[in-house]
Amino acid sequence: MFIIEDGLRLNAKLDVPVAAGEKCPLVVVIHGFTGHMEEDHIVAVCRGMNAVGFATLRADMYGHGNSDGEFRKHTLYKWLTNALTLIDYARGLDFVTDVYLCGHSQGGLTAMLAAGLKHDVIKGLIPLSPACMIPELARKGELLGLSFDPDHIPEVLNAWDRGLDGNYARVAQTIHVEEAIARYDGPVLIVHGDADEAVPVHYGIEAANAYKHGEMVLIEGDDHCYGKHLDKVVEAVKDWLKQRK
Ligand code: FER
Repeated sequence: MFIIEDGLRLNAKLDVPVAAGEKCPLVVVIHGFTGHMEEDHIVAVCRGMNAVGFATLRADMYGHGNSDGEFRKHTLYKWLTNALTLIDYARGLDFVTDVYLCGHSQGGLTAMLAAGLKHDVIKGLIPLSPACMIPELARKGELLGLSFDPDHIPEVLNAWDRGLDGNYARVAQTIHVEEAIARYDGPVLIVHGDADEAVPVHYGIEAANAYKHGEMVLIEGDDHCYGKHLDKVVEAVKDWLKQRK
């Protein structure tokens, strides 16, 4: 199905583990940079959530998967308004009790930012290997393994075989993750592989410590997309959600 945000279509999938007429909580799930909602780790996490009685709403974000928008024109602001649209869509479903938010990597960062904005409606937050260093790297001019002058950002950042508009970096420079963290005092579970090559694990650990009610599950030896122990990631998420029901 498509959820429309100001005329742009977000390709989305809703999975509901209860019978018609019954109610349940729902988790909005957001993929990472260059990712999409059918990635193995996104689907596995959603299935695990469904197995413990939580509905899931996963979506392709602006410029990714089968949603509208161009990859090169995506920014964290666009993803953030996408997240707000998905949260509001979920809140409008009559079977939904509480809304939770989960995201992987850049989607984890987006979830953290959205939870700061909607702290009064997000019941719990699950950043998976959150790329919370993107704003700081953008301010240093070190995104995507590239080096650039942060005060003279190039028109196009060419990396990972794809061009990304320099506006991505300009937007990222304005974002202050610590403010979003301070504004959210609900329960937070961060799951992170300790051999993550894309987002070093210390970023996840620091974020978990910075939250008022943050918990951390380390996945030993695992990489950014949990190529080794995806089952452990799913178990950690299920265990945490089961305690909230
Ligand atoms: C970067 C490192 C990681 C970056 C983005 C990521 C835009 C995001 C990874 C992901 O979402 O999986 O330098 O720059």
